[in-house]
Amino acid sequence: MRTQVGIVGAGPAGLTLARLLENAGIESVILESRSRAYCEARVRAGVLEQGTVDLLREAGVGGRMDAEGLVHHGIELQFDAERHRVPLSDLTGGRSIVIYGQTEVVKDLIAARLDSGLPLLFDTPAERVDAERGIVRYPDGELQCDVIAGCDGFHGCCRGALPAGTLREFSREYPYGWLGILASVAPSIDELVYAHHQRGFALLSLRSPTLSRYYIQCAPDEDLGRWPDERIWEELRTRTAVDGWTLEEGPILEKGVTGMRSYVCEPLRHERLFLAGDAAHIVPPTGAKGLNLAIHDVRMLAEALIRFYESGDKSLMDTYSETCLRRVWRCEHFSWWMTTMLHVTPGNDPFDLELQHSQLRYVTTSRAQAKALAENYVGLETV
Ligand code: RFL
Ligand code: PHB
Repeated sequence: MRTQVGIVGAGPAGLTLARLLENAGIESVILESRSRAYCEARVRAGVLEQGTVDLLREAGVGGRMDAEGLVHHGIELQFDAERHRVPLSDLTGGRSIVIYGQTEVVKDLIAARLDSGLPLLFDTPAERVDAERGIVRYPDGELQCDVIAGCDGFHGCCRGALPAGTLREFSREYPYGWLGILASVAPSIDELVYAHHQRGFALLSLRSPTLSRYYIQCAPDEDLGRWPDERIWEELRTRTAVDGWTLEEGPILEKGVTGMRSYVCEPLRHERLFLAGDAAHIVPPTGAKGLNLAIHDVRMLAEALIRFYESGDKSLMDTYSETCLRRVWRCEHFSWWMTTMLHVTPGNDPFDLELQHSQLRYVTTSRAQAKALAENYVGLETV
């Protein structure tokens, strides 16, 4: 098989790239190791930055997001059993976020791809990638491409095709994880609540007017068997308690534990291979940045490839890595900062707790500090 752009991975990065290329008349083939049902069921991100929303809309895949997504203009930071609103839109000249699940984004993109009748091969894992020759091997054959987009997530195979000698890796593991639930109950909050508590962080989020998405800080290797539903609700109630407010409970539809890490590899390109999204970088989820960064990478990659196919000009391909890494490192910093401000380090070091309180008081009383948080949270226009 031969194509212009071979895309490995049908997550948000690979599917969005394919759509942007299709709109510009550039051919692509997507290889995805899992089934369609699996890709459409993975519960993950929920917060779309303004720039992500604009891009999906311009790409012609924003119809359902516009109808069903929930526009939010603020978030709340909770500490010492009090909530403090960060008015995102007031602080950013009217920008906002949209609550619309990653599962829904992925479903919309898959539907659009299949409607266009373009190749999206499920249950087809890439096994080996040759970055110099532009070849992707999979069990039944090989795909010959001008360019390979490695959009195969953190555990994919593309990153391994970068030569070890030129690769630099940066990483940090955190001594905690998140236990997340999806519950069939109307959210008890109007805006997301990020709660600092001495028993650990908690996050109240949502997916729709009837679906709540809640998280509690836990050990990175937490055993879900030790968390019957009642214990989860009890812990959520304790960590998010404020006077005069009740957390409504409902049937838990899904439970999972996620470890947390920060990771960046540099450069994002070798010869014909370009990495995008989680294949190249990971952020802890506290800043809600992972999906948005993945979309930003492929926006840059699409622009570079469109320029190349229109005029033979490779300059944007040559600067792709550097351009993306500027935003990647800004988001790495913001995600690390949100994470370390809000999570309790095992052992409850009193020095750490005082620093966190001081920072939380500062962010919720200084307009300049709140503005910095808001700008990063809704997504910086330029980095
Ligand atoms: P994905 O989504 O991991 O997709 C990669 C795809 O590649 C496939 N694959 C292969 N295909 C072919 N051959 C191979 N050898 C392959 N190996 C793998 C995989 O099956 C998969 O389909 O990466 P992508 O596209 O870069 O997207 C990144 C996002 O998924 C990720 O950053 C976010 O989910 C992170 N994240 C959040 N991001 C946000 O922007 N806002 C949030 O609110 C947010 N919350 C979260 C999150 C991630 C979480 N978890 C579970 C890690 C909350 C959580 C709990
Ligand atoms: C989510 O709704 O899944 C979510 C929201 C905000 C985050 C992370 C995850 O920071």
